[in-house]
Amino acid sequence: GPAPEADAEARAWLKKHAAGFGHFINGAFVKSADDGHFETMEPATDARLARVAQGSAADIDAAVKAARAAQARWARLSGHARARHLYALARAVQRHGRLLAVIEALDNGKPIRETRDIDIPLVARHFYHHAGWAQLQETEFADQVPVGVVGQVIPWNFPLLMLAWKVAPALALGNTVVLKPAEYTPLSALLFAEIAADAGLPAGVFNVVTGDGGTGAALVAHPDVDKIAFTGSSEVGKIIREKTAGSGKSLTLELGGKSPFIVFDDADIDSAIEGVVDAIWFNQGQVCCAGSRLLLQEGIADTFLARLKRRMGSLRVGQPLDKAIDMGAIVAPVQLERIKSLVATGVAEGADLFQPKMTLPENGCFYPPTLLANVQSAATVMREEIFGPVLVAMTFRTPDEAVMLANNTRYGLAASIWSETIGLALDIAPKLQAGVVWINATNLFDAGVGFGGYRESGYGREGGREGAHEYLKPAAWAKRKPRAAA
Ligand code: TXE
Repeated sequence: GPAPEADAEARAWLKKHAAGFGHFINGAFVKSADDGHFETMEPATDARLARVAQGSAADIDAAVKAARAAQARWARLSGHARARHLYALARAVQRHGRLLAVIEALDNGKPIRETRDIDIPLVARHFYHHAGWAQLQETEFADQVPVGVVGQVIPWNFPLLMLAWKVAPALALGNTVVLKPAEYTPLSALLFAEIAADAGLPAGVFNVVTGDGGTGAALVAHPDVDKIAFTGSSEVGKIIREKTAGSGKSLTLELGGKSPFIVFDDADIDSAIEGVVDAIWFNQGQVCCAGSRLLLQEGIADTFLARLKRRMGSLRVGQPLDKAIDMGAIVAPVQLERIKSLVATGVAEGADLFQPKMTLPENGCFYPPTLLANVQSAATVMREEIFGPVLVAMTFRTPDEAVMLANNTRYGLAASIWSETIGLALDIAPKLQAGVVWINATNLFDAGVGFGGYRESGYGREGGREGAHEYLKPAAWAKRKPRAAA
C-alpha cells in the first residue's frame, strides 16, 4: 500500500528548516562558510527529505574553536553538575522520542518499530548510564583528566545511537565534542543538537558539522583535536589510522565484522531460528555485529535451513513508518548496489541462492531477506562484510571445527553460540576471538558493558568502565613539561 503519512510533528520540524539545515556550532545553527550544501533523501521513497550544509575545513575549524573555548569550563564543573546535564539530555530524548523515532526512520529507512523500541530507548539509556560515570569520575578516576576536544565520525546504520555511544561518555568525563554524522543520515544529530540546547547544554560543548567523507577528513586533520573516535568501514578506519599516526591524537576505531552464528545439533531450533532473524534481518542486516555467517552442525543443517526458509517467507518488507513491517529500506542506492553485486559474486562462486517470493515496494532501496547456502569458506561472501540482509551458511562436524571456522576471519566483533548443553557453550565461548560472545542470544547491548573488536574490527571499547576510560588520559601527561633532548 501507499506510504503512511509521516507524523505531523516530523513534517512540521522539517518544514521549519525548509530553507536548509546549517551546522550546529557554539549553540546555534550556522551556514557553511562557503554556503555549500547537499540533499538527504528518504531511501524508502527516493524523495528528497532535507537540504543540509556541506562542511568545509573552515566549518570544522569554527566548530573546533567553539569546542576548545568551552572545554576548560565544562571540565571544571563538578561531576554532579555534569551528571545533571546528562540526565537532562536523557529525559529530553525520552520527551522527544516520537519525533526522533520518526525522523530516524525517514532518513535511514529502518522500521519505526525498531527506532521506537530499540534505538531511542538505548540512546536515553546511554545518557543515564554515563551520568553515573560523571558522578564517579572524581573517586574512580582520580588520577585522570579529560582528553580535551574530541572529533567523532559516525556511520549511518544507527545514527542517533552511535551519537549516544560517543557523545555520552565524552561529555560525562569533561570533554567537548565536534561530531560529523554520516552524509546519508544527518538529521537526527541536528535534531538532537536542537533538543540538547533546549535542555540547557552550554554552547560549544556539543557541535555538529554535517558533510561527506571530506568533512570527516578535515576533522581528523585538524591540529587542535585531541582525540578521534570513529565508527565505520575498515577502509576508512585504516586511512584515519594513517592520518593520525604520529599526530599525538588518541584514536578509537569501531569497524566492520563478519560475526559467526553457531548452531549445534542439540540447539532449541525455534529459538535459534528467531535468533537468526534478529542477527541478520534486524536493521536490514546493516549492523556491525550482525550474525552474518551461519555455521550449522551437520546433523540439523537440512531441517534448520528448511525451517529458516519458511520463516523468511513470513518476513514483511515495506515502508518504515508502517508498524506491521519487519524490514525497511537499505540506506542508499550505492549500498543496495553493493549488496546486489556481492550476492551475484556469491552465486557465481557456487552458493545456492534463496529469496522468498514477495512483492517489494516499487520505489526506494528495497532488498529481500536472502540466504546463500553451501558456501565454501574461501568464498568472497564468506569473507567480506556484505552489510545487508544477506546470510551465508555452511556446515561443520565437531566443536573444534566450529571454533576454527568461526575464527577464520580478519574481523572479530561478535559471536553467537546456540546449544542446550551449557557446558559445551561455555567451553567454546572463550575460544572465540570476538569482543562479545552471546550464548543462546544475539544482539544484546548494554550501556554498562564495553563493546569493541579484535583484529580488523578495530580497537578501543565503547560503554561501561572501559569505554569511559577511553575519554580520559593520565593527569601526569597534562602536567608533564616537554623534556630537553638528551
Ligand atoms: O562507510 P564510511 P560507507 C561498512 C559496510 C558498508 C561500507 C561502506 O560494509 O557497506 O562500510 O559504507 C566518514 N575521513 N560500514 O561508505 O565511508 C563518512 O562520511 C574521515 C560498516 O558509508 O566508512 C561517514 O560519516 N571520515 C560500519 C563515516 O566516515 C570519513 C558502518 C562512515 O562512512 C572519511 C558503516 C575520511 N577519509 C559502514 N571517509 C560498521 N561497522 O558499523 C568517509 N568518512
